[in-house]
Amino acid sequence: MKLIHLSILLLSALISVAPAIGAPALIPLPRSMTPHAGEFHVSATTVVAGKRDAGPTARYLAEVLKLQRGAGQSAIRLRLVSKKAISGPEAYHLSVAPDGIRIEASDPRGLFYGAQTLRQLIKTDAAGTRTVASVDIVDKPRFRWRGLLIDEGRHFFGKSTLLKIIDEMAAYKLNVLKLHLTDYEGWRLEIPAYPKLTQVGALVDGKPQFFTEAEMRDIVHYAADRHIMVVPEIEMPGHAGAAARSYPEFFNTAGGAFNPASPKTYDFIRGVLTEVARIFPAPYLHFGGDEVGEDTWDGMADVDRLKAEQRLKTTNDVEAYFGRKVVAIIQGLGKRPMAWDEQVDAQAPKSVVIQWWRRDKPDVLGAAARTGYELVMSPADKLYFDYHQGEGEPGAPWEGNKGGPQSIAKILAWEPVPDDFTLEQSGKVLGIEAAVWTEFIETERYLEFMTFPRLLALAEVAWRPRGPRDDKEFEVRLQPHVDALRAKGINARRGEGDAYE
Ligand code: TNX
Repeated sequence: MKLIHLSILLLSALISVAPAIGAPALIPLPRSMTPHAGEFHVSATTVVAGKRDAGPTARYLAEVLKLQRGAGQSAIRLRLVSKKAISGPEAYHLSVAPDGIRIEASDPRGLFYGAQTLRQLIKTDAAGTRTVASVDIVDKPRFRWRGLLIDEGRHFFGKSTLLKIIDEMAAYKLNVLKLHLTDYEGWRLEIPAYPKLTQVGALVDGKPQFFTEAEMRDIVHYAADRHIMVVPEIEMPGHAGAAARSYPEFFNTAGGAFNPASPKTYDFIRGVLTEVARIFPAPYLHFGGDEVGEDTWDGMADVDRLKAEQRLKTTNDVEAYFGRKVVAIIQGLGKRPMAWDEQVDAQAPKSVVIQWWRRDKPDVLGAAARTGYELVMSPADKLYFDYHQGEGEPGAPWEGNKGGPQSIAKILAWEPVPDDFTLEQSGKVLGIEAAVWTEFIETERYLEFMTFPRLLALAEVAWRPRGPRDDKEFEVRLQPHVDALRAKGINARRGEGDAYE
């Protein structure tokens, strides 16, 4: 028995990045994990201790584990240490021993991620007894942008759905929630200065569906408590049909894209974005900028005049003109503009963070890298969670989905930073973001089915160092998480061929 134990220890020490035999099913897998003999018992007298800046995380952990805070014999101790001891704002050390548990980090974010790892390490038996096997973990993320986009524009899900998703994002160490708040189908954020945006633009079967300003502040606050930044996306010049129905005076005759030639358009945009910037403390503001058709502004006398005046030849030039104006507005509000990769074609200023999605345009990605944009990677054939997850399973019927199902194996096999990026270009990749587009997702249960458990594979790729990643090994680790999500009432896909009832 002793011998077996020793050899397991040796083996796990040797291959500390690979999960040890009998190791807990952690997702994402930490950088290094060294198991020891013995275990910690979580008892009724176990307390969570953490002073000053460690206080909020201690409070959070005590709440989720249903433990008291304070000092005691049996304790989970959270402590902030110097940057010299632990470098990186999201890094942490977690040590579990029979006589106590310690989480250390140099920033509250690190403590929070240590707490999340601890939650996953706790084993509860049939009698409700909780134990944690002794282990030392040293961990930190690969990317600083670990994001998920939820499209509230096409179908509206509202606050309670988002709070549930935020809890799970936090559990798996994701830290950016992008909200696609406006599109053709609906405008989902109350803007008091322009009430028709929601009175008209948010109507679904005659009833308005949108976030009030107070609700959105609650969501932002709830997310911030979990170290998640909420980044708003307000689409322009296209994907703006709901705004066009509300205020047609700022749009082209076709009603889909802003009129780039009128100064009033920019006053309107400035008015809207000023309110958006007040509600969301995040330093980024996404203005969309994608999928403007060649004929968008055809036949508009205003635009023809603008073209002559400004010497703009093509639709792309007009888009670039519009983009520069909007970028200046966003920067004037003290925010970093962010946009889809069409803005690379439109030669957006270098200060714009580019979100790459057109996987069939690696040349655009290359051009973006050479220009020196900061990048967030969201290739549509890996990270668009509206596509089906396995053969014959439900999903959006987009024709562009030539790459087959967007399975967990495919997500894990993906390397976010292209091989031909220089070191400097690699450093500009902030991270990755999956997108749950909802043209075909109408219910919360279906939204959950499409999001879980792919979100866990996203977290694995976002957190762990560069691959390779073994999808068979991941599937084994994944199973207890799927069970736990389902036990909580989240409609996670069970596995290959799940038809979703
Ligand atoms: C492309 S991503 C879009 C979205 C759609 C999505 C569907 C992007 C910039 N545009 O508007 O919802 O595909 O998969």
